[in-house]
Amino acid sequence: MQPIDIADVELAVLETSELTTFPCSVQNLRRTSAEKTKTPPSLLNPKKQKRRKKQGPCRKLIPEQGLITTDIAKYWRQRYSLFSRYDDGIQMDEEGWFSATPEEIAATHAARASSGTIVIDCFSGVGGNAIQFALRIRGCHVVAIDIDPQKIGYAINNAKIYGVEDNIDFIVGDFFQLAPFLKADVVFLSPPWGGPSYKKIQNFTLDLFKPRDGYSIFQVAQKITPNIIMFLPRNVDINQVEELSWLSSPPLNFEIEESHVQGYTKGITAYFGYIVSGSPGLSKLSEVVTSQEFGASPHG
Ligand code: MGP
Ligand code: SAH
Repeated sequence: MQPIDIADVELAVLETSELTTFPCSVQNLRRTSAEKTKTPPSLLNPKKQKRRKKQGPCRKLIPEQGLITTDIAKYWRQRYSLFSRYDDGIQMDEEGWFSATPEEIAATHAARASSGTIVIDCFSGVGGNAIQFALRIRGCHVVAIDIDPQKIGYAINNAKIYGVEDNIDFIVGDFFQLAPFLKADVVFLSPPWGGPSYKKIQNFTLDLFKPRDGYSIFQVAQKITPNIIMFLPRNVDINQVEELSWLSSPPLNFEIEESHVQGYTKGITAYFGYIVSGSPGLSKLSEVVTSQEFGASPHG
């Protein structure tokens, strides 16, 4: 009988695995790397070495999530700060892991909305922010948009876990294409920052946001409402962020805060418009429409 090469077993597991959720039955699989078995690289045949190279980053087995890269394992260790109800079946993909807004921070963002308002989460991901708006603000209706259908699938699953799926409209689509048709009281923006390597940049300028630069994202959002919340990297160029408020005439009210989890800065949040502390307050879209019908000023 031919002895089984443990490296082949490992490759078979890696190649048939996706980064999506795995059934719990894989829980007891043990991974052993060729390095651990101390096979000298010269003894691995070239074909095998080539296949090994293609594997990319090292992966770790997480019971309920399957194989995730070791970079992502860092976020998995923070899973309860991302979703306190993680154990009830929260679903994520790789980008979801490193992008989800920690619950404590998302709750602070949500606190700026008022009851009965409409909030658009323009880059909703797996739902970190959309869920908190719907959960914390009575009568708040959320529109959650993401270009990736899998993310929206996970967001729906996650919203159900928090019992707020009926307060959120989920849309698979490109925010920039949808924007001209949207109306809301508050717009929330947490666009992609280019992945975890964002922190290697000393001064994260607004041109580095994806899929468009921060100025363009802001300008598109501003056509929907002046009340904008932006969740930004902690190394963002604060002067540039402040400049966004000057794109309006008169300039928008502006406030910036560090967003913490247990005292550790995770990001920077910028608030614009009537949701800034000390400003006259947010008028609901329904009130604006009504007052416009009677010829009154929308926010006056
Ligand atoms: P982080 O800096 O990668 O993690 O992300 P951490 O644990 O603070 O890293 P450390 O090396 O300082 O220990 C911090 C938070 O930023 C994440 O929890 C997300 O909420 C947010 N975040 C990170 N990225 C890469 C993105 C992104 O691309 N888009 C959005 N919207 N948020 C992100
Ligand atoms: N705040 C979210 C994380 C957002 S990450 C949370 O807490 O879960 C940024 C998201 O923007 C990603 O899920 C990505 O799929 C989405 N995205 C990228 N380009 C987009 C576009 N043009 N329109 C809508 N969503 C987009």
